[in-house]
Amino acid sequence: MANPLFDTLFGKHDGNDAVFLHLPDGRTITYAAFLKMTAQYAGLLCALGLKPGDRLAVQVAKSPQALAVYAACAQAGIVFLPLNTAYTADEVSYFVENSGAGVLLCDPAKAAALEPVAVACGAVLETLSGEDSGTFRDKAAEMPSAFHTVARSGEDLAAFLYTSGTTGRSKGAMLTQNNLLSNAQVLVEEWRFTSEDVLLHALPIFHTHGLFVASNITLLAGGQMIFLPNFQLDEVIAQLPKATTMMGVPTFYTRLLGDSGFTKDLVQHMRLFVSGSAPLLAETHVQFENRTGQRILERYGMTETNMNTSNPYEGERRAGTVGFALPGVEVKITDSKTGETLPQGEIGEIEVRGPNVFKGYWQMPEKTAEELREDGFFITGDLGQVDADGYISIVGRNKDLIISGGYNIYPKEIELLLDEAENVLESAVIGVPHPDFGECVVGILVAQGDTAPDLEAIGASLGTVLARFKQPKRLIVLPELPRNTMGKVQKKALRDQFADLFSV
Ligand code: MLC
Ligand code: AMP
Repeated sequence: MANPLFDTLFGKHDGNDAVFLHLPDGRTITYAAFLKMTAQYAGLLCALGLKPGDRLAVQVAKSPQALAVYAACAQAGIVFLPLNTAYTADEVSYFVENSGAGVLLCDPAKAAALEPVAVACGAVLETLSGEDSGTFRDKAAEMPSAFHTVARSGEDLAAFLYTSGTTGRSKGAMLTQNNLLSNAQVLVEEWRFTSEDVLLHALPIFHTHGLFVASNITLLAGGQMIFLPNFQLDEVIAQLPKATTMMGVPTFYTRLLGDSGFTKDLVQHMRLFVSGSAPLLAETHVQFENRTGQRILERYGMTETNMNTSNPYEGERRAGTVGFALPGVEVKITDSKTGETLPQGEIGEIEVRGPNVFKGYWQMPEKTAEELREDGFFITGDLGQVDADGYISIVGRNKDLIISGGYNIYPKEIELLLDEAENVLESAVIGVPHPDFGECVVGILVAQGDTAPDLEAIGASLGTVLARFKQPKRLIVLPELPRNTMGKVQKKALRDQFADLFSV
């Protein structure tokens, strides 16, 4: 096959007049129209000087156009690098610089803030909005509506997705065409996706869940998506009657359960609800079943690996577990210190191997070697356990990571900023339980000398450099941080102390 990712997901729909996307205003986009837009975008990416293997950094609002940029990268053999729309210019600057992206595509509203970033990194700046305007859109309209797909192999890189690191520096996870394709193929089978499916899509498309899991599966099956710009509770409830399946982070499900309009009748026709990216409380699973009569299917994945495990489509979907290893994926539970496989039932590090596992971190061979073993097993940093029936549960994390509403936040990145703040001696950033986001960020500060830190000023200054979702929902000053005999900060003690901060 000339270009496995493009041909399998997109190219095969050429000339297909069936609907691919439904928009909230009632408009629809057919596969054929989507592919025409894709071809024009692919032509433009080449005209802008991007060659196969080059990176395109993209920070644009979710829209059919934004999805077509992903498809265009696949068609032209360019590495797609999507960025969270909440990132500040400071944050974007790191990704463009680190990846060496040749073009930065952003919303017109952000062009002024990102122009200096593009100039400093030697990248071309183009704009594209969800309302189908911008320099990129205008130039693409002049391009031919057919594009000769660039030949690529399954081992060629398709995307870079950045994940934060324990040192505070984000790492670009390099994903190949095969990583993405193999996972989509397995999931279509496992979750029984067909061209009859209409997926309610309210996730962002700059992360694995909304981009690869939801969109790739729909494309592979030839189904349709109700493509919402984000998760708005009323809109989701209004659209559910038209859908057959939905994917979400646990916050989607707790918000739905908090609304009396979310009833059994509303979702009787639904075939499947999938949850992932963060732990779904067993309590939410049970409440959902009590309300709707349906059991959410929970699965477990990561940026570096796509999906690893899933509860069964047929058979028991067990609350509080993430099911079994997917076909072709090996999962083992190991001793964090020795790497030896532990006996069934013991808690240890989850390691995974398979065609889904990434190729390493961009230009970070040491980081790659720390996490990706020579034999192909990836050390996830999650702690798991397998029960007597083989169901895997995630019982904790061996990495200092907060997952808030499905977004990952690495405390170190925020601590480095807090430590620099005026009248702050040191800081510790922790995740505490939150009724809406599952977990949320809290910053603990110790004052330098006798002057209390100005919490409002610190919050405001974080706001200029950090995406909103990373900013602590609360800053608290303590006389000192709890430490063990080795001098290491005891975050668990802090988490226990503030466990009820947001309880309702
Ligand atoms: C928004 N805010 C958040 C937040 N999202 N704060 C913490 N955590 C979050 N996740 C901020 C807003 O900026 C706002 O700030 C305030 O919190 C309340 O916002 P909101 O309007 O209630 O939030 P909303 O816009 O509705 O977004 C919440 C959400 C969204 C849950 C719908 O975060 C979301 O779509 N999450 C999905 C993330 C995802 O796709 N993860 C997949 C990663 S892939 P203020 O103070 O200005 O009001 C992966 C692999 C795998 O992990 O296995 O799938
Ligand atoms: P990311 O780096 O954004 O891809 O996030 C991956 C992390 O999300 C994993 O390492 C897990 O810690 C977490 N995660 C994903 N799915 C689940 C799940 N179903 N239950 C618990 N944690 C999950």
